[in-house]
Amino acid sequence: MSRLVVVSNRVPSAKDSAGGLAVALGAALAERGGLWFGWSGETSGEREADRVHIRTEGNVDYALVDLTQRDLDEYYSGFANRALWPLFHYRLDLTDFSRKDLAGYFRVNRFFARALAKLIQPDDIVWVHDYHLIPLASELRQLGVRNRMGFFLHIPWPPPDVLFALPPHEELVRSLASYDLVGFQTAYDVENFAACVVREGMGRRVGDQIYDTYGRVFRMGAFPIGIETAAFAKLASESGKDDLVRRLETSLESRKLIVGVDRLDYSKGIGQRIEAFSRFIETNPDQKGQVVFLQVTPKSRSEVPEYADMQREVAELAGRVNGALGDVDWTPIRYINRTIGRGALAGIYRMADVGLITPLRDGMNLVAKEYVASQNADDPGVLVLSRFAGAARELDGALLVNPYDIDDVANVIGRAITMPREERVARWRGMYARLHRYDINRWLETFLDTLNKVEPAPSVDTGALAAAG
Ligand code: GDG
Repeated sequence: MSRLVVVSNRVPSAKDSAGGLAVALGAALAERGGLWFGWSGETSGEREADRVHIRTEGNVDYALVDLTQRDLDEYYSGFANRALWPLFHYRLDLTDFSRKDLAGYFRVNRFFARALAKLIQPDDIVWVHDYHLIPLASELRQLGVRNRMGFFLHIPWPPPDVLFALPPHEELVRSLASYDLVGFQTAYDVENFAACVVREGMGRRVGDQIYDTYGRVFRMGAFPIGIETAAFAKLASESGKDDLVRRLETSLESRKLIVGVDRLDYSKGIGQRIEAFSRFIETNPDQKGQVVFLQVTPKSRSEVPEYADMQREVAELAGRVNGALGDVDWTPIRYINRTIGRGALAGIYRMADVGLITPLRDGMNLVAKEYVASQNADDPGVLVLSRFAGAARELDGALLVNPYDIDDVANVIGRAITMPREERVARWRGMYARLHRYDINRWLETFLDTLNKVEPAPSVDTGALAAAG
């Protein structure tokens, strides 16, 4: 088995409460031996040689790289999170493109490639994650790296007319062609990407999910990410003793619980969800005092202005709804702005009668899967899920909603909260079976097996691949 090299913007540290992806990738690295390369989360001075730190744990090396403040502003907070993230989530209105940030994005990818190229061995298989690192393979190829390289995009790939609004769209597609395998979350993303390639004449289809783009042949495919299903189910079933879970249960008295869990991000539709819950109560006054909506929302990317704005807007909205609808003995919305432990989270999912997960656009949405995995098989809750989450393609027992349609979501909340047990069990069973079968380990094996089978391109025309700028 080849050594595995994983590259992601952030490398999880030992003190992070490890999510499923970190656990699964960590296990694959430990099994095969390997290297995890990425940003350390720190900023430091200009000298490149001083910015690469390597530590070894067992048979895994961790190469952590510091960025300068300017790198961070242009690459991370700039092009990745103010241009690519909103645009790939169809938010042209929030996309803030600048050539300075774009140059910083390519500069950091080039710096990563220089540092990584020194650590790659000839038989290594390289797996790059997410939108921060689209140009990495192209930069590595220009340095003469010939290894098999795969890329997985965790967020959606937009349709041509959205992508083409981004001035450097062609460079992005050209960069992706330097990988041997490009993986997306769903078949819709694959379709969108293929349409972008063909529509602008950047390449042509030469086989089943195989494209020739700028003279380089590569494969693409859908690899829907999973969760640690069995581990999550166990965590949930053992969560009854958790202090936070017990306090929540006591405080609910016998009210029903609706839960939403999301990083604070405009793609998650938290504002529209609060509006829908409010509409549900307004149109069902008998539900006053009978139901509580708990929204758990750790802050994220606070240094990006759009996130700071939204933090304020959501807090104000929750406050306004509570002021208008609440009573001396009932607060309809409980809004929590911090991270809670994984065990407690699993317990909250299990306690909730409804999982209300309504992103405006989401690559997959792992919360939806975690909610299903956490349910009690004899008395499961109901998943209300946005049709615009990748997870909606798989979770066919969910009640699908259009998150922009506040009346629709409000009605469906009513249907979910009153659904008879038999229907809940029937809907849940199939979803759980699927999540159990296609868990995070299956995802990882499928991606790596496919990458292993791809014929690597025999030679690379570095002239044609040179990224502009
Ligand atoms: C990106 C894509 C894709 C959240 N709050 C707490 C907490 N979380 C955990 C959840 C879940 C994770 O964070 C969030 O994952 P999502 O998939 O929902 O969303 P993104 O962060 O936007 O992830 C997404 C994903 O990548 C994977 O490919 O599904 O579409 O946008 O695991 O549980 N965990 C804890 N406390 C919290 O308060 N412990």
